[in-house]
Amino acid sequence: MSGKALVRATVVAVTSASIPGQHGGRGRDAIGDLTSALIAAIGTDHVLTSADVRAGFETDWTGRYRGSSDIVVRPASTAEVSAVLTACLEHGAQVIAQAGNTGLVGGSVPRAERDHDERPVVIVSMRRLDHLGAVDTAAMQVTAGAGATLARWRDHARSAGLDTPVDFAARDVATVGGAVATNAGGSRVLRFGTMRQQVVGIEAVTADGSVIGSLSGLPKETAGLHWPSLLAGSEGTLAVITAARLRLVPLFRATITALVALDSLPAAVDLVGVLRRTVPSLDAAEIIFPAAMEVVSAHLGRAAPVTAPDGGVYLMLDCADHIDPSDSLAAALGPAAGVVDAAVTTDGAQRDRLIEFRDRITEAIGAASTAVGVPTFKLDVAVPLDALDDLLDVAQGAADTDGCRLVPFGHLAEGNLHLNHIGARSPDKIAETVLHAVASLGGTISAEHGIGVAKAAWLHLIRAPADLAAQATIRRALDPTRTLNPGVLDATGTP
Ligand code: 2HG
Ligand code: ZN
Repeated sequence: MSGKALVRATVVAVTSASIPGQHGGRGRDAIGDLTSALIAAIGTDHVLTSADVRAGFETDWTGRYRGSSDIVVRPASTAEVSAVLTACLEHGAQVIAQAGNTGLVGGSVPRAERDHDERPVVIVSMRRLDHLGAVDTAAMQVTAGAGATLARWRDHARSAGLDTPVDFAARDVATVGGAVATNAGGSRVLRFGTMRQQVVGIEAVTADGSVIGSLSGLPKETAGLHWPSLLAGSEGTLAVITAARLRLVPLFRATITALVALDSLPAAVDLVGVLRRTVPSLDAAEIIFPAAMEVVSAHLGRAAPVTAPDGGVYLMLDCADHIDPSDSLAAALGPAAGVVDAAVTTDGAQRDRLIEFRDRITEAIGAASTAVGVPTFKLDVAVPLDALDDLLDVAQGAADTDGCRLVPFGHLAEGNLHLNHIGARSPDKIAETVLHAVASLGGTISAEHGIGVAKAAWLHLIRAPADLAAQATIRRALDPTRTLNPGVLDATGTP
């Protein structure tokens, strides 16, 4: 599908001073008028107004972030997304795009507090835009609809003898659009980069219904602003992404997975350095701290095949190549300092069982949180590798003060830790302590989940005032009526 072939939406010129329909507020008549306009735009079957149905879209995966909506719409094409946004603009509604809803920072559900303007809130579910184009094996690219899951994108690539460069545990639910919008990462970042680096072309709809971007897939082009660069990581605030032209990578069939127990975090950091320098087939280096291993083992009902000593850590390593990578992995692991034990396998079924100790940690933490009756408090952060030890000390101190259980794991090569707090009593205090430490250690308050609403109040720690002001100017230019995902990525906290 080419951007040029899309229907042109009616463009309604507005400024921030005149939000159409704003005076209509959220009264029954205003919602009724908006509902009629949306039905006229996409038909009655996919305009959902019943409270029970809406409820399924109003809470995020963790259960921590929630808010109320007035209408949920389920468009099936870019033209329908454009028609929906045009109707929302005319009726002064706010728009929250949602697909997999696995983002973990509250960016894809309505805000807990409604806008003081009392504007209607419409959730635009992108799941029906799940088409996958033909794989171009020569260019190593494919076009995917925003609602295609990462698993379908991957299976589609594999059926053509290629693979996807981005993969993570939520693959069956998380979607291409969400992954681009949050610049998601995952386990293969050390080899292929984050989602932003995979986007060769993009198609999106701005708040006034205009369709922007191109899916032509030219890897080289210097012809003005690069929409993929601008929209990747914009978290639904600049435009609603409808499709992306994505890079594919070779499918490596010779794979080996190792779960390595080490005696310390510095030993794990050193080992990853050695592997990155000497084992080009290294595909993943995921760190699992003992607390996380404990939670996932209890959830799976089986012990890990290796045990890290007190103060130690686990590394889940993956290598993938066209020729057997076993020897090069063994050559690097053999002499490595601090390695206590390793379980290594090339067998497909055994690999799957081993990888469960990494892939099912989030699910295990979710179950543990349900048991204590409080949603998990998650902080996705990254610091330079030599600051990881210091960060963990601060995080453990904050968890001890709160009285909650810290369960850390993450992606070691990028210094990216997922600090999960089970049973946290004062999440804001934990965030305050940990995020200040992250910033002073030269890190980032979000490595791959985004800012959402969860971290908006701390964005100033890593972005200078002039930087935030420039970003706000770009946002106002594309969305003068504050229609798209208000409150998200907003350091001022304005909904
Ligand atoms: C992962 O790496 C995801 O599996 C989720 O980023 C992290 O649950 C989390 O904190
Ligand atoms: Zn992650």
